[in-house]
Amino acid sequence: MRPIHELQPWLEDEENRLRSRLREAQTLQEIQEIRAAFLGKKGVLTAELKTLRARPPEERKEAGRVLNQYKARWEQLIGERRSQLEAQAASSFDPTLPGRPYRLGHDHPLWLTLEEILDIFVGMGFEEVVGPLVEWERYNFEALNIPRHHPARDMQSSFFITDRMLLRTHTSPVQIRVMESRKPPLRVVSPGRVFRVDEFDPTHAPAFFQMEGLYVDREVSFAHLKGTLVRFLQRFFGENVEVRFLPSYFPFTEPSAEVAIRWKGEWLEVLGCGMVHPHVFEAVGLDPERWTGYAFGLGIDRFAMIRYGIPDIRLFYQGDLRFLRQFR
Ligand code: 2NM
Repeated sequence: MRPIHELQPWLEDEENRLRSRLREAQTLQEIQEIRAAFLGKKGVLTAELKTLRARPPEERKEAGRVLNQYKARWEQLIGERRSQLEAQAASSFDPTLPGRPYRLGHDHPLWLTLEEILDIFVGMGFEEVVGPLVEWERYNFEALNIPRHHPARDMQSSFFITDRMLLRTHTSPVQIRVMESRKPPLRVVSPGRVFRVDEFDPTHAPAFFQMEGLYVDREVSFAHLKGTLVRFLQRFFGENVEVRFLPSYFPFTEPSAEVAIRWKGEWLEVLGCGMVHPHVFEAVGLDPERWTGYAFGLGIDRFAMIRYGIPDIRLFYQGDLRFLRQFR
């Protein structure tokens, strides 16, 4: 036990130690630790208070008074430093500062174009269908009345995986699958990626996006086809767009036509279409005497290039954010 005359000097030393530790403390956690060391259950002052009962009765009152006086002062010193640190912490957060800017992603221009085209057809009662990118030769060519000698069947034009399997060259196989698995009437559009053996140049890419449409019902006529496509082109390019149909050839439609619009004084071909060929109906088990239909196909990339005035298809596939950020 400390002799009573040493109590006051010892408490002064301890208080100096406390003050210097408080000055150095930078966190509320440290304040907690300091309080525990001086005033906590195992603190230095608490230890001294516990010896009070062992003192002679004439010393007890004076020792208790002194110890409690220091105890109160230390509580106050610790409390003051804690308030100071709390005020500092509060002022280091300025809620009026602007936030740190971060970049949001956004849709790719091809995707924006695809969705816009899809919305128009869905609004006219077409249903979106998708299919595999790797197709059987039968779905990609055979069922579409594309004969063996056709240049598209050449190994040089299509990406063959085996002699019977290839990366689809159009989305028409999706429509073959629909005709095989459902009963007419059918009204579907099939957007998606297609592949052709082409070098990149301003108007070609080995992979690009297509959307094809198919309507199968009784007594479907070329007038239905014209009405639907003209309406679609008016919605996409503007109500006053001039549209023209020119005779053309596709193996899977007869008669066939290409469709052009007048855009900035020039006629641009934007669509292929026609009445579904009887051989196609036969290939999927539909009676061509009973069922009629029209089909069409368009390139999403080409629509996007015309709409946005983009001169080079490669810009879509280079991932250059300076280009891509212009579309949102
Ligand atoms: C086109 C042009 C004309 C077409 C035909 C078919 C199917 F499966 F019904 F036979 N699907 N898509 C078609 C017709 C596609 O793209 C320029």
